[in-house]
Amino acid sequence: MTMTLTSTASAGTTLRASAAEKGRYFGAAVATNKLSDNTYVTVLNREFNSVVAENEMKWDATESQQGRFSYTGGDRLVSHAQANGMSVRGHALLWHQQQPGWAQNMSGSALRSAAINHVTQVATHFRGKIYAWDVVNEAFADGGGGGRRDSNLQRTGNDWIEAAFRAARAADPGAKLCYNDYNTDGVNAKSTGIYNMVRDFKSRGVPIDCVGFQSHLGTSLASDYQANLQRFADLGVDVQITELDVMGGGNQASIFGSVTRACMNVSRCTGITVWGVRDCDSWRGSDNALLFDCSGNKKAAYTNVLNALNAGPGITPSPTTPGPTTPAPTTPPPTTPPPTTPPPTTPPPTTPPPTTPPPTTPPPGGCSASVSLNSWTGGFVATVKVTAGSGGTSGWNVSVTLPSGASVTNTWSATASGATGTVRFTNVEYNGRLGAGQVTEFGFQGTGSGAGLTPTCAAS
Ligand code: 9MR
Repeated sequence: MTMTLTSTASAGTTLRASAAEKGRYFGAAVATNKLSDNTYVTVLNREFNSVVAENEMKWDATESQQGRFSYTGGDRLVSHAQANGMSVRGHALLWHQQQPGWAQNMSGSALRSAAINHVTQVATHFRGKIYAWDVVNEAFADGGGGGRRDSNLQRTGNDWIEAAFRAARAADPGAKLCYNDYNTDGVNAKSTGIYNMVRDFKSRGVPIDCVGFQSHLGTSLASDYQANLQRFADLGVDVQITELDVMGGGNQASIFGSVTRACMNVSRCTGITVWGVRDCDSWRGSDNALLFDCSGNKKAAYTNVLNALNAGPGITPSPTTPGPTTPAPTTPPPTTPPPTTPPPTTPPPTTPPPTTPPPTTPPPGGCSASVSLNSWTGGFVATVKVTAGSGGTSGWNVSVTLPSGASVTNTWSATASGATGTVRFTNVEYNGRLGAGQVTEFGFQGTGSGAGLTPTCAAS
């Protein structure tokens, strides 16, 4: 466990600034057809530093015909995020709902192959652009049994979930890989079934990094909500609140505040996503379940969330991935028609994560930076951790000199100047101001080799 609690003095005035000060993100589900609505975009860009596609990255949207992939909506959202200093959650690679008709009609090894091909293709397309993927969504049954939900995917064999996680890791070694579900908002039979799966995956080296708790909530919150998050964190995975919305009315503001406090109190709770921006954007119709009214005004629930973010302890997030080197997938080779773009033939990353512990005292003056690298033949994803020195920073830049032949193709949470040779990365608007010892992360993807990168950090 490399996460530590830190404390910071200043209070953010937007959800994104406040969350970022605490080493976390605050996100919203976005319907890309609303990106032309001025009120919507104004609130989105001001308050959120993470987005997830409400529907555009789902199976029916990305592969409506088998082997024909379309990424229009997802790409649009990623561009919006990159232009506005936001990270992106990917939702969802495999789910029993919103399958295209052709997949709904498949079964057995043909479906398994098609599903794994889908994971590989979509995660490859978005490689380097996704902070965390919901690799598998809602695979556990409701009710008392704590077992898997019946579905066409489940009937391909109980190992379909781990096969999906392995395929996702091979396709995008830099993304955190999450299991995501609802009705898991406390210690109950369903959350315990998932807990047992995660414990099993960790013990066998199946690459899982995080668990998403959707948190579509009613008029009360389980008293063990935080304890449930903590027991998952104690298994060695991050936890994230992924689809938060709460029934409008009397308890709404207080429940939003309690959920936020619970996340802040769990050092591995890395962020919160609300499932929409304004009440009228919500899938919950007239529940008025979100933080902004239909005109974009802040509700009481907003104030409670902001106050809870500002009052909570900060964290130093652990480096992105990877877990132990995992065995090769046991999935049979696909029998589906060849995809329109070839799946990657690259092996899983061979570079071990850095073993250097985080500094226990802030470095004097300035700032320092360290790199964690995921490499494959021909490319790499670098996650750079910036630690402020004793004076804090009002801005920073990190320079790295790439080996010859290497170049930067994509950057998140920083702005790159140059792509080859010595490349300088400068903070974006929301992560430049760091308190003494506080940490933030940015990342970049490159082609060629990223071996031996030695970052130097300068504070301003
Ligand atoms: O909000 C989404 C709505 O627009 C879609 O019609 C619906 C389709 O099933 O999915 C909604 O989002 C769901 C999410 O993908 C998974 N968890 C439950 C969410 C609310 O139904």
